[in-house]
Amino acid sequence: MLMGEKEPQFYVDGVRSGNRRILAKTITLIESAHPAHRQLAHTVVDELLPLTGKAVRLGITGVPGVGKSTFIESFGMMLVEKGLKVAVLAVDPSSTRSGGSVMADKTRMERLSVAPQAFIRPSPSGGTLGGVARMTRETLLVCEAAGFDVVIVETVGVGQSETTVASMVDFFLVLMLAGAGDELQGIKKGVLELADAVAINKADGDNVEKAEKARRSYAMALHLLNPASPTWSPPVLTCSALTTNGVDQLWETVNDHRRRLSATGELDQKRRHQAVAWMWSRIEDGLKERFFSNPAIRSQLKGVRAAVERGEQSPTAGAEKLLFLLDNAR
Ligand SMILES: Nc1nc2c(ncn2[C@@H]2O[C@H](COP(=O)(O)OP(=O)(O)OP(=O)(O)O)[C@@H](O)[C@H]2O)c(=O)[nH]1
Ligand SMILES: [Mg+2]
Repeated sequence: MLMGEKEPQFYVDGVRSGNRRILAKTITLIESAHPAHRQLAHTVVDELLPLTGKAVRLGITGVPGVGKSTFIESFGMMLVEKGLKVAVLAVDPSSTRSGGSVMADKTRMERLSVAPQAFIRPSPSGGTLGGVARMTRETLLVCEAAGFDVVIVETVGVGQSETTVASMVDFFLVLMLAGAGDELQGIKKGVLELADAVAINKADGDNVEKAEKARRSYAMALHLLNPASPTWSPPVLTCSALTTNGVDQLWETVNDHRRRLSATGELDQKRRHQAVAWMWSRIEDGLKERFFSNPAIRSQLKGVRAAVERGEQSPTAGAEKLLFLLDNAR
């Protein structure tokens, strides 16, 4: 790849002018593990930063099969038809997603994936959630700088990925399915606390009544939680990604949320907090990276670990010994 040979200005100008090919190259640069590429990517993202902040940042989660891809197709096409530019990103650190699933996603997003106003980028593959999150956050900013009006970040409900996505968006939508009466079972703890809205999907055909019943149970459950914002109580709606029924209402909900939280200054505050939290999480990741790649630590880690395991050294003393090596790293 010739990327490293290009100047930052090549990427900055290309992204700024909305050039798709250069946007894709910039994201590839962000996803590169090569130190020189990472340095270049930092420069590019920093230079693009003044152009960011205008997009609606929307997170979507839900268990596999809930209809996320189908929903994003319907929702995204609705936005495109309103004249908006839409970028779709994904956070999937499990990397269990084979090429086949990405293909399946493309067929689920048949119209959106070929719409000139839309840009779909699959999850960066491999790596830790922290690494995938860093890449997605930077990609989100770059898409904003490229002029996208709405950036959708999708994640499948596994591990900590919902919390991660919620920490990078303005509005977090949780898609649910109507169950067989006991809707509230099997919900991952905490996911409702992250929601700015819950939508019961597949409210079509025979399922309409069941969906409405589920909607009421979830509304009751949400009512018992303390809302994260004094100006917003997360609503529970029903929709059908397939028939697009209720999908426009969700867009109205997102806009309503935006209007209210902008008026009180909460939206700005949320983004400022997210930026600082992101810096802290990068510091934590960076420290860990430095720790585990330090040659002196690498040579002693096994021995110290064994000594602690055998009870010959206290855990505290073992940790201090290794951390001391980091202090003296040159
Ligand atoms: N009846 C009905 N079926 C739907 C609806 N939305 C999605 N489906 C179907 O549900 C299945 C799963 O939909 P996907 O959009 O692939 O679900 P997903 O959440 O993206 O799934 P993963 O990518 O595996 O996490 C597909 O067969 C869809 O056609 C809906 O609103 N109504
Ligand atoms: Mg999908």
